[in-house]
Amino acid sequence: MRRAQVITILLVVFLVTLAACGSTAKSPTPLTSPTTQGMSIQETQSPTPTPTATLTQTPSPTPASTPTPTRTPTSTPTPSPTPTPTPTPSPTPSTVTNVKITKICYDGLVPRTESDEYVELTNLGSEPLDLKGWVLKDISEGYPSFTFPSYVLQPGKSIRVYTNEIHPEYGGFSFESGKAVWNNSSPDTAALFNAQGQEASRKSY
Ligand SMILES: [Ca+2]
Repeated sequence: MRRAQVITILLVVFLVTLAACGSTAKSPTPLTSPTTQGMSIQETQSPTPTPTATLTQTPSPTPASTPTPTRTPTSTPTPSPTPTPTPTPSPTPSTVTNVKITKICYDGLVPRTESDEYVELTNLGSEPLDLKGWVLKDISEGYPSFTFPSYVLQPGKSIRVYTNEIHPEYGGFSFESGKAVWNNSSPDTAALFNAQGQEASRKSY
C-alpha cells in the first residue's frame, strides 16, 4: 500500500507539475497573436483597395483643359474686312466733253443735194479718244444718224461727217444721204453721243 501511495503521490506531483508546466506551456497566446497579426494584415489590406477607387475619379477633371485652345482662331478674322474703297472710277464724263461739235457747214455748194454739207468734230482734250460707237445725229429731224467705227481722234485734231462725200483727210465719214441733211432756212441742231449714249455735245446754227 505504501507503494501505491507513493505512486499516487508521485502521480499527483506529476500532474501538478504537469499542470504547472501546462499553464506555462499553455501560453499559446502567441498563437492568437498571429491571428491578430493576420487580422491586422487583412485590415491593412482592406483600406488599400479604396484608394484605387479614388484614382478612377482623377481622370475626369483633365478634359477641362481643352476649351482654352479655342480662343486663338476667333481673334484673327476681324482685321481684314475693309479693302473695298474703290467706287470712284467715273472720270469718263470729262472725256465726254472733250470732243465737241465745232462747226456745221449747212449750206452746201453742190446744187440740190448739198452733198458737201458737213459737221466738224474736234478733240479739245489732251488725250486721244477712240470714237468707236459714238453717234452724230440731226436731233431736229430725228434722222439721219451716223455711228462711228473705231477711229482714234488725236488731241487738237478735227474730223468731218459729210452729207454724201468722202474726204479721207477729214476721216472719210459720210451720212451717205441722197438729199440735204441740214436745212438752210430753219435752223437745225446736231448732237453727239458717246458709246454709252450720253450726250457729249450739241450745236445749232
Ligand atoms: Ca443745207
